[in-house]
Amino acid sequence: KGQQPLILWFTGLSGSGKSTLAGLLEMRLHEEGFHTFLLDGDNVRSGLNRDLGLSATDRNENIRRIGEVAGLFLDAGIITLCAFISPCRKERDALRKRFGNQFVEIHVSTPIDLCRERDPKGLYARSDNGLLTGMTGVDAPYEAPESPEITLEASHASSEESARLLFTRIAPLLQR
Ligand code: GGZ
Repeated sequence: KGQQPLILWFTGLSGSGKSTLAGLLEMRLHEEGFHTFLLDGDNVRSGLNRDLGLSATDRNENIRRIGEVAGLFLDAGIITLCAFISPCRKERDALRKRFGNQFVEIHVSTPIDLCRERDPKGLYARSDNGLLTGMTGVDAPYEAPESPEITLEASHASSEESARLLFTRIAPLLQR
């Protein structure tokens, strides 16, 4: 099936639902016969980027390398879903500049209060207790996209509903 290779770039706070949504969208793309790959913290920070921490410099290097990998997948004709906080607007805009309309920025704009309520890894709690510094959105910056291709206000819908909505937005971009 002729598919348009794309980089679907999810950005948002920790706990916003990036990985969940990217995972659900990937399943749907698979069902529709598309060839995809999902890059997220779990498969990138444990290997390729295990030398990197969460300083501003390391986060930028994290995003730079992921961009390089996504670029290779693009050459292979694959739809790559990338789910990283990617807090720095400049780094994301550099990817858009490089990959043009093959780069689709998806802002998962879940408000921090909801991310905090979910707190799946207890990071916000640790940050509040002074056990973790440099938490994105608390004492480290998150620069929301100014004109993302797609914004998902996921907080009012289930992940499944949001993923379905997302698919309908992505679908027109998929055919060559
Ligand atoms: C933000 C942190 C922090 C701090 C650990 N700030 O939501 P998670 O848990 O599962 O994913 C986050 C991950 C950082 O991954 P990214 O590669 O997406 O970040 S970036 O794009 O900024 O490079 C979070 C966890 O690590 N984590 N400490 N201080 N998130």
